[in-house]
Amino acid sequence: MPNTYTPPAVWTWDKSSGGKFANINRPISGATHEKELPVGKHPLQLYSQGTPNGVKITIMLEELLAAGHAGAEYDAWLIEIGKGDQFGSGFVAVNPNSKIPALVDRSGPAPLRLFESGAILVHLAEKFGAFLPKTDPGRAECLSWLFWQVGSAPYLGGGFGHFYSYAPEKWEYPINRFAMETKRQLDVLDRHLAQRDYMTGSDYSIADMAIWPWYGALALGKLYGNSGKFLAVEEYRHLQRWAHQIATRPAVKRGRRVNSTSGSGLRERHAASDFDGLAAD
Ligand SMILES: N[C@@H](CCC(=O)N[C@@H](CS)C(=O)NCC(=O)O)C(=O)O
Repeated sequence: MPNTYTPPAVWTWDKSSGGKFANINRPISGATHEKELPVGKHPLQLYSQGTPNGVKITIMLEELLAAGHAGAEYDAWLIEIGKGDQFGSGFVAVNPNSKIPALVDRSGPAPLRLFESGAILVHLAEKFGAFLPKTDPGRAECLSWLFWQVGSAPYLGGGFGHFYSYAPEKWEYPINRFAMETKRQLDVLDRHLAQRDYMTGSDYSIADMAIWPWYGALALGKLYGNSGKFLAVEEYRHLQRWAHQIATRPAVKRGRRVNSTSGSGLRERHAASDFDGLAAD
């Protein structure tokens, strides 16, 4: 492969580097503009978009409501990351890392901010006593797989997905590197799911809710164009069984639509009735 780039002694920001999202990527953090966040009537205020990381939380909230936890009613506000909403002053005050999802729990004496999808899932699971085993070894297993997801998905999204789908040109080296790692991760899941129904055993948990929007969606051919064929995802039979099983859950179907900017999505969600009359998925 010809080497066309020699790194300079000191990196400088090339604003015209190209690729999808080049317009929102910056080497500095902090707010770019003043903008307060809206606050609705429920104790839980979610600021998010219906990406795989955002959907983890809306699936959890819809599952909690479906399980009868009325206190999980929530307002979901759309943060359009392609338009730079994550750099508004109100959002940065909730998440200094400027990434969705972010949650404000206003049920206590003072508003509690939470960012990072894993932390939000654990907070909700502990608050409602649901979808996280209370004792070991189930709890240890669930948290291990939850952290596995948060640590592994950047290789899938930021690595494979970026170079296969978003980068301005197709480069063999990074696509090979991240396709290999993504297939290794798919094999980890496939072998694990060969022995059990869900990630932590016989019970569905926040580990499944975190992993499904990334690896379940990839297995079902819903991520990055033709990547399902490229990665031969149909070969991971146990992962396929699990991905299809979770996709049929009504709460998962609802959660996937919240804060989605697609035609069949709900840009904002403030009540269960907001789903009524939506176009078919
Ligand atoms: N580790 C974070 C990742 C969150 C993340 O990467 N969010 C993306 C959307 S899926 C985002 O907000 N990107 C906007 C940006 O990078 O400016 C989590 O699990 O919550």
